[in-house]
Formats: sequence, C-alpha cells, structure tokens
Amino acid sequence: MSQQTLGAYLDEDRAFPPPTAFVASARVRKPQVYRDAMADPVSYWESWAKQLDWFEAWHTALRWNLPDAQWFVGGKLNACHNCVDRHVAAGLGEKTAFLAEGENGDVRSIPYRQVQDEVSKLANVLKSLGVTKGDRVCVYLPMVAELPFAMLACARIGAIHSVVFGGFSAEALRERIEDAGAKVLLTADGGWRRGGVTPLKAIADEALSIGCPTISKVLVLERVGAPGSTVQAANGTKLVPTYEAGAWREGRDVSWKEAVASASTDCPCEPMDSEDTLYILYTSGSTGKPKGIVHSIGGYLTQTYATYQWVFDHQPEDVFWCTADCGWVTGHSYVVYGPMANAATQVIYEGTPDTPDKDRFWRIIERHGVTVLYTAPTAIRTFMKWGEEYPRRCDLSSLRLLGSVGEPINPEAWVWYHEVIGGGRCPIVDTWWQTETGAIMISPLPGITTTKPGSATQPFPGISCAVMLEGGEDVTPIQGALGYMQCARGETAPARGEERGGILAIRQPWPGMLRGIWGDPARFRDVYWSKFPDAYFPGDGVKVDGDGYFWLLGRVDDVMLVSGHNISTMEVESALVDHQGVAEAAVIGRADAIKGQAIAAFVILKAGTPMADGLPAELKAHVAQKIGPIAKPDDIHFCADLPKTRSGKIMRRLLRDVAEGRALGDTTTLADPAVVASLKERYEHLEG
Ligand code: 6R9
Repeated sequence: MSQQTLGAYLDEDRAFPPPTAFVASARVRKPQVYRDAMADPVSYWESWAKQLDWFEAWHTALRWNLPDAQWFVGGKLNACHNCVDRHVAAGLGEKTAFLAEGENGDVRSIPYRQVQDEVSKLANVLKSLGVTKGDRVCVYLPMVAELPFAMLACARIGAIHSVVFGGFSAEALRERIEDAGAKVLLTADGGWRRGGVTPLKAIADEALSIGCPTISKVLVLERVGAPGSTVQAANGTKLVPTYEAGAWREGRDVSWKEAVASASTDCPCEPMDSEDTLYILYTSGSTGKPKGIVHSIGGYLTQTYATYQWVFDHQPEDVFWCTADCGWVTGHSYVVYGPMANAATQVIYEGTPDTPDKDRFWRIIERHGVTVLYTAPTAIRTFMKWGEEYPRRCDLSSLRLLGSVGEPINPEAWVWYHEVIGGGRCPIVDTWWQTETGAIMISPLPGITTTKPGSATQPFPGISCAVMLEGGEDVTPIQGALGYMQCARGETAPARGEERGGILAIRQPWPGMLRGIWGDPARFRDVYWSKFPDAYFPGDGVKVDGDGYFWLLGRVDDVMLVSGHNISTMEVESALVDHQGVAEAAVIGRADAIKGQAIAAFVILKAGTPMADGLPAELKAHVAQKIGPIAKPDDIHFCADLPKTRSGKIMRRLLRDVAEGRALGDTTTLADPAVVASLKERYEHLEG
C-alpha cells in the first residue's frame, strides 16, 4: 500500500467514544482486561472455560504443536448441556430462548425448557435412525427453530453436524454430503422465501439421485404443508397454490413430525472430550472444492461464549438478533453456541428483508423489542439504497447496540447504520473473524472502545494479531506488556501518516481456531500455515493506525497493483459509495498492458439518481479527490445488481473474468447467475 493511498483511506478521522449512558451499565468498563489477558493469555482463557459446565476437568490448558492446537486437554463436556440443560437446571426453564418468526408471519415463542424437550426428542430420533457418536449428520433446513434444534441434537449425542445453507443447489449439497460422508440428512418439505417456497426436499432428492451413497435416512420436517394445498406465504401476499415437494421414498424418508411425536424427552448429554469434533462447516476457497472446516468442542464453546458476552455486552434481558442463517459460521457461533451458552433470548427469522415489504426487518425489531442487532454491511447498503422511509415507519428505540460482520464496512454505511438505525445512541461493533477462526477475533468492546467508522479496532483480549510484510517480516507497530489499548500515540505506535500496512497474521493459538480441513491435512497446512513460518495466515490485508487500530482491507487477493501502486479494491469502493448518487460498488483490477492493472468499477446507483451523461466523469473525479488520481477508475459500468455469493460476498473473481472476457467459471455459489450474464452482456456492449 503506497503512503499516498494509505493516508487518504485513513482520512476517516471521525471517532465515537462509548456513550455515557451505555457505559453506565456496560459489562466491561475497564481497559485493564486487555492487560490481564495479555499478561497470561492461557490462564485468561482458562478463566472463561471455567464458566462452562465440565463433567471432568482438563489437565492441560493448551498443547501447541504448530499447526495443531489442543485446548483444555483431558476435559469432558457437552455443548448442548452448556447451551440448554444447565440453564433449565439453574431455573431459567421459562426464559425465552427463541422468538422464531416465519416469513409467512407465524411467530413461536420457545422457552429453554421446551428447547430441552424438543432437542432431546430429536436426539432420540437421530439415535433411532442409527446415528452414533462421531457420525456426520447433514442439515439442510430453512432458518426455522428446528435448525438450531438439529445442531444441538447432534451435539447432545456426540454426532458431528454439517449444516449446508438452504440456498445451495443439489450439486453443492451432494458435494458436501459426500465429502463429509454423512449418514443421515435432515431437511424440510420447503421453506418460505421471498413470498414463495424453496423446495428443499425436491433439491435434496436430486442431490441423492446423483450421489450420496452414505445417506441411509432422510428426516423431513413438515414446514410448508402438503403440496397442492393453498398456503399464504406472507402477511398480505398472494396465496401460493403449489410447489414441488419431492417424491416420498419409503424406507428412506421419515416424517419429522411423526418421529418426534413418539420420541422420549429423556436423552442424557453424552460426555465428550474437549477436542472431539463438534462440527464441519464448508467454506469456499479462492480455488478448488470447498473446504470442510473442522471445529472442536471445548475451545470453540469457550471463545464463542466469551466473545458473545463481551462484544455484545450481554445483559440477561436482551433480545438479540443475529440476522445470519445457520448455514454460515455466523449462525453457528452467534445464533447457536455463543448466545445460547449465555442463556440469551433471540429472534430468528426465516425469510428475506423485503417480504412482504422493505420494512420487514424494522417491523421485526419493533414487534419483538430487539435490543442488539448483528448484521452485514451488504444488508446495510441495501437498506441505504431502499431509503430511510422504511426504518422511519417503525419504532427502533429498543435498540442499544449494533454489530457488523462479513466484510469491511465502508464509513458511509457505518454512519448511516449509526444514525438511521441506531438513532445516534447505539455503539457499533465491527467484528472481524472467519469460518476458520470460529469466533470474533478483532472487535471493539462497546463499553470501552472509541470506535472509528471502518475500523474493527483491536484484537479481543487474549488474541494476538500481527502485521506482516509479504516476505514474512513482522512489522506490528504495537506490542508489549501494556497491550494495544494502552499504547499512547507516538510511543511505540507509528506517527499519523506513517500507518503500517501489510498482511494480517495470528501468532498465538486461540481456543476457537479450526482444527483442520476435513480429510485433508495437507491442504490445511498449505492454505493457512505455509505463508509465514510460525503464524496463521487468514488471507486479509490490514493497516494499523497511530492509535493501534486495525483497518481490515479485505482479502489480499482483492488488492490491485496499478502502475506499481497497491490499491485496495475496498478503498476505491468506499470512495465511490461516498458519492451521493451511489448505492453500492464493486471494484476489480483488470489486466492492462501499460499499467499492469487497470481499475474497473461496477456501480449501482441509488433509486432516483438520474443517469446523466457526465456521471462517469464525475465519479472518477470523486474517487480522484478522495484517494488520489492513481485510484481513479478506468472503467465505470452501471448495473442493477452485483454477483454475490449466497452469504453476500461480492464475487470479484467472477467480475474479473467478466471484465477480462474469460469464461465464467464455477457459479454454483452465485445467488443469481443471471446477474453475471447480464453484466457480461453489458460489459461486452461497452467494450465494443
Ligand atoms: C464471519 C465471516 C471471512 C472473511 C474474512 C474477511 C471478511 C469478515 C469482516 C471482514 C473486514 C470485518 N470479513 N468480517 N472484513 N471487516 N468485520 O464472515 O466468515 O464467511 O468465513 O468470511 O470475511 O475477508 O477473511 P467467512
């Protein structure tokens, strides 16, 4: 990153200290926690682990033999017991665990006592289907309460869950089932989505017809009702007459409703080794087939428990809403394991934010009195594009804290989120982490940290992050006994304007770290442990400013090299979105004979912005003014939508392919493949 672009990006110098009213009742108020953790990280993590219930204590807190870490070795526990049974035993049985809202408008309030019963019955059903400890169970369900139940039922009996997002295709499902060697598949007749039905059972049938020899039983949840009947898909929307439900296969397919009805609620939690596998979750790499990320029990539960409690400032009366689906890691760690280990009350919602209208999220917040909202920048930018009228329709005064995850949040979206959704009174926690890290790694602590829009601020206590150069030289500007928080500007930190940029690395093992890639130890070493000799490589670029704040810059492969200057795609996107007419932007570097790479920008305009002739020039000038002439896009393409993965990440590789006229490649993870085709057409038209 050149000093010129570095400085410009960091011109974002707005700072938001924690509001006094928030600090007054915040869980963590003293920066001392950073010093304590840094003084002895292993004992610090032990103190968190001790807050969980263990059937047997561990004898060794950490065994570290790079790249293999084991935490709380010798300890025995059960994740489901910690998320459910211990709360019921402590008298919290009547506390609401879930406020589960279907897209069709049905709402269920489910107390912890009922979760315990439902999960126990389901666990007994799994046993009756032949599932035993260590078996893999594939879960392909809509975002209804039965999805967390399914995960917890597996954990209860020591089976390994592999959740596949309900938006994935038959081919993607087949690939994941086969890689994990799953024995049983849990699915539903369908799920409500955008006013219609996603025919999950039919897709699962297709996956099973093209492979998946290890699957012996399919448990089918009755979610949308009998095919051929007429059902209302969402309040105020049309009636959906019928859908493809898939054929029933006797001997293989089992009715969820019937099986659970006759199952016993008596199912003791299996004592598991701390290092036994809790789950596998597939994540796409930049190349090759998806990687089955493996997480174990003791360390993962400890870190999700700790980070949920401190980052989201857990208060017993909170109503927490993480909008992620359990098909993604965010749903694993911040719908199921972190919040439930803390006995939190949560909203879960099945459908899309624009069904029946674009105010659905705000209606949900108002209806359930949501106090803490955790969502993604891509959603926030979509809401910005739709306009303020939708949130303005609802009373959002119950909100007290906001979170962001999934990609860097541009300051523009941050400030909109803060003002329009948070009414200017809610701190924002921008949380950096990955499927592989299992839990939050870099984030503000909302009662302590002064936030800056666009920065995830500082590593969570007990997490050690470093900044490395390409060659492996450690240039972390701030280290030492006092910790990141305590470093006064100008002491060991770089002076303003001398911010250090490089590649993020994690030097010490952390409890929630991945234990490997399912069935592929060589790839595990190669992807994460070969870039630096003795540190984990997450693949993200980072800058640290004069206050020791981390600014995550996106994937390192999202960095462009233009005339010898490093420019982050995200930096240019941020500048474009800063223009009043722009709703969203995706930037890629395309091959250029003279400059190495030229900058191509794909831009979505805000509703109501006129497509004036001079607009491309105006946008280029705007970027030049924000970052410098070097970052000025060469091409600007206006489009109606961007190609995104189903988790909402822009598929830059695909945009690069489109911009350079190559074959489209694998689009199985694309939310809407038609988007790419239309982009390509448009691009070719402009090229000609
Ligand atoms: C939790 C999750 C991981 C990648 C990660 C990074 C990006 C996530 C971010 C962020 C900047 C944040 N990322 N949170 N970048 N600021 N707050 O999203 O996991 O789907 O595995 O993605 O997402 O690039 O490396 P996952």
